[in-house]
Amino acid sequence: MGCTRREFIKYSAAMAALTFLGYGCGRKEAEATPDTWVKGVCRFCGTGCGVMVGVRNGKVAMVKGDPNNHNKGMLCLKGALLASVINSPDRLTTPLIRKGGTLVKATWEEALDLTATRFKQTLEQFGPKAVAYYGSGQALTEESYLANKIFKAGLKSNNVDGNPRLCMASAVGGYVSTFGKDEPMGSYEDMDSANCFFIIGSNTSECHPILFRRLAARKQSDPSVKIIVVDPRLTNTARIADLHLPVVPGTDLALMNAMAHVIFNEELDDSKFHGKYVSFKAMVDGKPVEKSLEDYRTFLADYTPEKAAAICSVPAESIVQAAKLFANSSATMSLWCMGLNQRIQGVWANNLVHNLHLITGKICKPGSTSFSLTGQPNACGGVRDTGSLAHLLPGGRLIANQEHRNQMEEIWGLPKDSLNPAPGLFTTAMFAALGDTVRAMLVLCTNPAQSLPNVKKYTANLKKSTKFLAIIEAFADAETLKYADVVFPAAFWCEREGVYGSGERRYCLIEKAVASPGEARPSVNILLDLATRMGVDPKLIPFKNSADIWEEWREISAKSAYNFKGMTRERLRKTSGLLWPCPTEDHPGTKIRYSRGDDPMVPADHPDKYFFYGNPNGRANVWLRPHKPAAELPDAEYPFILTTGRVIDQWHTGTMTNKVPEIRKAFPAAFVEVNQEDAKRLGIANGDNVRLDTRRGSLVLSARVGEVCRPGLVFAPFYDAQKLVNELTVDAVDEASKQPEFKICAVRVSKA
Ligand SMILES: Nc1nc2c(c(=O)[nH]1)N[C@H]1C(S)=C(S)[C@@H](COP(=O)(O)OP(=O)(O)OC[C@H]3O[C@@H](n4cnc5c(=O)[nH]c(N)nc54)[C@H](O)[C@@H]3O)O[C@H]1N2
Ligand SMILES: Nc1nc2c(c(=O)[nH]1)N[C@H]1C(S)=C(S)[C@@H](COP(=O)(O)OP(=O)(O)OC[C@H]3O[C@@H](n4cnc5c(=O)[nH]c(N)nc54)[C@H](O)[C@@H]3O)O[C@H]1N2
Ligand code: SF4
Ligand SMILES: [Mo]
Repeated sequence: MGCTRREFIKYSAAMAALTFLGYGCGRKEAEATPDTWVKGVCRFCGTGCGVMVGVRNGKVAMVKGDPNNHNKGMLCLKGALLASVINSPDRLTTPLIRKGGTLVKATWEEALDLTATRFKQTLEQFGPKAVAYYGSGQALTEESYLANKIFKAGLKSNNVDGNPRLCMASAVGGYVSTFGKDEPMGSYEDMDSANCFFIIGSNTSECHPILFRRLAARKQSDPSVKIIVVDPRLTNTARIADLHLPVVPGTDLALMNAMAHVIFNEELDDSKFHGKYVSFKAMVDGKPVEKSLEDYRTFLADYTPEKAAAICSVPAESIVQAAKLFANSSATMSLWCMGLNQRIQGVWANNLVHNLHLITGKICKPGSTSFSLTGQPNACGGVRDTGSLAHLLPGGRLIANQEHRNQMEEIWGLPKDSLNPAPGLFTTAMFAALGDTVRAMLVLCTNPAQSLPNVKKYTANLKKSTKFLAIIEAFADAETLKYADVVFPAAFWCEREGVYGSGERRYCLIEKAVASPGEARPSVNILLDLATRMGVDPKLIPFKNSADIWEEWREISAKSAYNFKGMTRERLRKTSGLLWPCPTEDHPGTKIRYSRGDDPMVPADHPDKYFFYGNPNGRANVWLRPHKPAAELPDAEYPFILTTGRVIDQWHTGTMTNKVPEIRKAFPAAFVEVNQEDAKRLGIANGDNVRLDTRRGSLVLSARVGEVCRPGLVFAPFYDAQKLVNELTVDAVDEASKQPEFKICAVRVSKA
């Protein structure tokens, strides 16, 4: 182990101390003993912990973990303290309309009419390309499905995108280009049998605390379990690693190609597996071309450990060791998140993780899996599966594919060839066009004025008088309110019913536990009212509530490989979630996809054990992907790398977690982590004000000096609306996924 047993317990328990069995969150429990408990899912991360919501006198009194869900009753602090968030006095309780520059209270009639009128006028004057929907991996599945259908089928606009573009788009691109279908093949249960964890670009301990606890428990129970962490920062995740590779940001492709190189050289590959189940591919002149194993080995010859070591700035021996640990273990599970996805080589980096599993045959077996960690609680179920992105249609279909469009036209009862064939605008393109070719936008459950990259560029457009912006929001202090023309107050979390689909393909029902404050309403009803007023064909939206929408969506799913027809509302009410595929009402759900006997989509009489049915030849693709540098590299003027991300207790733009006094106290203002050697050289002491300058903006943050960042790197979180870190970041995007490179830009660091 890289740390002592005592340290291991300290670092893994640092998280465990924040987890609760039951509801011991130190509040006045006797006073708050609930009358009833209602089942749901935590509002925050993609771990998707099951919760029990304790209700007393019609209010959420406390929250505890659901013992029947995968989290076995445990929650981290964010989940456990959700009562403070939902009961916050900062909730929006009436619609607001901007009049003379300020948002003033309005009636629902006024707000709905104004918004519908502006959308209708825009459609008449400029056509469907001028309207847009910007959604969220935190909206309910029913909300995302409905908004997607209203815009794509009703208004014929494919300008439907959302914050998963900032988050999971590269993971989607990776799964689809390798396996032909999105979403991981494994489940969280794989953690209990993995013997090696390859964690790359994920600060699991802070961002998926309950999963981190599960893997730490696995290691504690069996010291032969190895953990490799690839992260330029010595995070709490890295502290329990046996092997930490603090690579220079943006160099993971060189590292993983070198690992593959070592695996072949040491004959640690599984030729029986890759000989049967893998195709080798490369892009040549923009087209995928079939390659041979020999071609792949020739390609890898360029990535010796020594050469990769020079690029990544880690010892060559560490790369060799990582490859051997990966390939020699009886079961290897890879976990990654934004450290790979938020990069201009995001899709390629995802491909290379899959490659390592495919060449070693460590895939689709218990504990052996290539498992992308999902950020938001419903990015998978709500946005990826429903196809609520600008290039997608439901169930893994593509807008650009005529057959797929025709399938959806038939399913939705539309005339053949009536769906708009042109993919819509992806997130940054959509905001870049705002006020110009995009004139009316609806935003649901996301706070782009704080979370977009290079944000000043986009807020300039948000300010334009040629745009109309309506937002559906729960909190009065979200940054995007500053730019909204109309604000609709949304029912939050368990104030309405609906489904969340977490990172392991688990669909869970959040049941309604309490009423919403004031006049706040479920977003589904707001969307339905708006659609009706915009003149959307009533036959397309025959829904009264979210359960009706679920019924339609469940039926549709049977016509795709994302089949969850067996998940009736009734079944979801009774269970703590089910994993798709789940085609029939007696199907128990699927823990391992693509494996005969496990995945119902693989015919029982299929001749081979594994069948990658997403690809026409039934094989998974191993891609030849070269290392390429980040979009903006440090230079003499901006000599440091700035990376951005998260801290354990704050959620994204802070609108929710800042409502919790305990959290506000622990993480008051954004800060910047500086390496101790760099700090010494620059005369910066802990707590000093540090000035960060990039080509896009400047910010002064208080310094946290230490060993977390590798030399030459600084880190800042983006939760603080008073310190908009995104004014500094670049908005270069991955060519394929269009996901921005939040993780890397060049910065000058000086004492303020
Ligand atoms: N507490 C908390 N938890 C959350 C969230 C939250 O806001 N707060 N948000 C949720 C969401 S939506 C998401 S997307 C996830 C994000 O979860 P993570 O991706 O785990 O979190 P980040 O802090 O964005 O970045 C992860 C790590 O990537 C590393 N990194 C940066 N550049 C590179 C690189 O080039 N290579 C490698 N290998 N690593 C690199 C950073 O040092 C950082 O430790 O968290 C989810 N969970
Ligand atoms: N610098 C930097 N920027 C990043 C990232 C990074 O790593 N670095 N990560 C990116 C990633 S991965 C993500 S996912 C995004 C997240 O970025 P955002 O989605 O913009 O961040 P959130 O704070 O989660 O925004 C959710 C909004 O919805 C509101 N809300 C909460 N519940 C409800 C509800 O039930 N209904 C409605 N209608 N509204 C509700 C909240 O008050 C909040 O304003 O940030 C991206 N931006
Ligand atoms: S790990 Fe994620 S889902 Fe679980 S309680 Fe914490 S924030 Fe919620
Ligand atoms: Mo995310």
